Amino acid sequence: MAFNYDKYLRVDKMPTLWCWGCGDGVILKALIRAIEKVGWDMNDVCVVSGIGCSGRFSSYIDCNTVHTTHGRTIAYATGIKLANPDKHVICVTGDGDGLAIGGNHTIHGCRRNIDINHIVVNNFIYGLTNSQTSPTTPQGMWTVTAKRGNIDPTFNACDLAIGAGATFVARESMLDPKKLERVFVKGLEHKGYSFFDIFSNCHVNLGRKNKMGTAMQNLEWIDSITLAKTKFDKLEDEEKEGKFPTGVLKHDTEALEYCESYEKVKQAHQNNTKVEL
Ligand SMILES: Cc1ncc(C[n+]2csc(CCOP(=O)(O)OP(=O)(O)O)c2C)c(N)n1
Repeated sequence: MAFNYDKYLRVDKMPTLWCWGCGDGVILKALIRAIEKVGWDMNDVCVVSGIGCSGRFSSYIDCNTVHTTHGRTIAYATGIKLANPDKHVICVTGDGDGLAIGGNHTIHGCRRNIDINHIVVNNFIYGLTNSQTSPTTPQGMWTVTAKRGNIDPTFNACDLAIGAGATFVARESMLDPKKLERVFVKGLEHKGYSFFDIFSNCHVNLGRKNKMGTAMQNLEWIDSITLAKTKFDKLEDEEKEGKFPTGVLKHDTEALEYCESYEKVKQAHQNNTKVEL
């Protein structure tokens, strides 16, 4: 039987504002299927998003939602999770939202290992505001703020999250919706900071001026820069240049989760003792 997406969507908001062929819808649908797989009641789920095309996730999914300010999703989500540790919090940011203006929040969310699921919809550009350079824009590409080609080295978001202490880190692209669903299931089930770097296409604002102006051309480019971690690990160092491993890159189930540590702070206050971690 066909999957009933309408059960999880604000159908009155359809059709979406996303451009024709945008990958964000594929990611939203995979997330919805993953939520159904893990069996969460939508009344217990809160989706927090920032501003950007990716920010529309909180408009379309039908659960508790907060459409917050650009770059501040993790701060909002941290408060929501600490006040409701038994609820499920999913943050959706763009690469600009979560890695540029909100980069600091992302680092400290990872460091604290708070049980938040952070999906970076990584389309390598500021999509909503029409093509400004983002931290993941590849070097050499045209953007409105780098009309002669971007000179900034490209951020590897997963390396950043691993370095900062996130306990579940994965990368996939919207090219394989089934894989995407599976990785979401694993991350949602993980207790701790789950960081997902999900490649999406923006053939309109990234592709048009970079010789991949159709969705298919943009997808072919994403395909050319991604490969499974098992294959990536076998490459020589110079072959790894410009390529991104996909799959689960880190999964640590031992580290203490932040709401649990915070509970100990509350107990220490009540007992007038020092916190024991
Ligand atoms: C504090 C603040 N600065 C800047 C903006 C303008 N702005 C809105 S969305 C955006 C960038 C969107 O890019 P990204 O986060 O990568 O998301 P995408 O649209 O590509 O999904 C910017 C700069 C804003 N709304 N608020």
